[in-house]
Amino acid sequence: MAQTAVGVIGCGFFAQNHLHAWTDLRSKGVEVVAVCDVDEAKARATADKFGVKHWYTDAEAMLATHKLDLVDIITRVETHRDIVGLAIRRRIPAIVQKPFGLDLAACQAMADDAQKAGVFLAVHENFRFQVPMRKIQELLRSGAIGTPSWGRVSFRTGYDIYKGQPYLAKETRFALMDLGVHVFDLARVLLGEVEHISAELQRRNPNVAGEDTATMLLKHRSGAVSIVECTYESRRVPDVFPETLLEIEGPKGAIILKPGSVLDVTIDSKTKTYDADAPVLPWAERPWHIIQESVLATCDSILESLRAGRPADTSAADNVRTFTLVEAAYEAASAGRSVRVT
Ligand code: NAD
Ligand code: 89V
Repeated sequence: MAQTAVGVIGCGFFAQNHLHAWTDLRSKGVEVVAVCDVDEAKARATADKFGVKHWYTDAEAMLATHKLDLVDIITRVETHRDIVGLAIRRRIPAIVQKPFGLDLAACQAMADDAQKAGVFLAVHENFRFQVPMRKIQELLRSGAIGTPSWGRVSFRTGYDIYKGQPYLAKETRFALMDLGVHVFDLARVLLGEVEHISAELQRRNPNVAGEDTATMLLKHRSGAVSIVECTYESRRVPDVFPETLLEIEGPKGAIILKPGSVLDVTIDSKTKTYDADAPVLPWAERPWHIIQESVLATCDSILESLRAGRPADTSAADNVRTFTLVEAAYEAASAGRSVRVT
């Protein structure tokens, strides 16, 4: 019998990566016992592809029928509040994809409900689990460059994201919700919590409904300053999708993550270069392999936290802090001034 029986809700584009990850984690006692999608064809096809015995079109029916240890929710943001609510009411530990909620109030409500009910709730925020990001966090924890005082976190691409995720073109709150959550999460993890923020948003592609470019300036509580930026409308070559580039400076040195996941680490004027590219897992394909490997690492880390009885690194409460930056950036951009982050 499986040590951790998982139910998956949402069998669309990105869920396929989660199902591969849970399949890899069979070696750690995980079994996906049921999948669910409101679209019967997707539920059936996903169950067939991954050898899952049961499929559903109604999440409540799945949760009522199976004794699940964990439910993984990989639906779009507008459904998160209701589906997370179903899991909390049944006291089933849950993971929900980013962006956590439609707005900060929804994120906070889900985090509060989970806390009151004593239910484990994690957000699948995977960028901090990418290979180079894991290495950089280790370097910073070891004090390699001292306490960081300046940084840049940059996700710039012109990749046709709308092909796989056509719904993004219709989002009126777009780049900050889709990419901002990732780059803000990295800024928090690498440089600490944020004191205030200013932001400029642009809609450079006339065929999308929301902003496709966001440029932010952050002052961190430590005194560090960072530039955090994301766009789906860059025409640069090489286009490094889906890599995030980074620069972090501290009193003893600097860490620079360059295209191709090449990591330059300078300590006391001596530079070492590391290949921080992710392995291409048997089920992965370039250029998505970086993200796909991080899905496995994220699922693994959340599973370990659940089993150890501690909150996930990307717990609901932690992700509320990341989402606070998204709301603060929208407010700063619309007010045309810097906003204090509370
Ligand atoms: P998608 O539209 O392809 O898939 C969502 C699926 O959920 C659909 O098949 C839909 O029928 C199903 N669904 C909707 N409501 C449901 C319900 N009540 N019960 C069961 N199934 C339901 O979307 P996607 O591109 O797979 O995105 C899903 C989520 O993953 C989004 O939140 C997106 O932001 C996130 N995502 C994350 C990353 C990342 O790197 N972390 C990358 C891509 C997408
Ligand atoms: O939803 C997302 O996180 C995607 C990305 C390609 C950045 O993973 O859009």
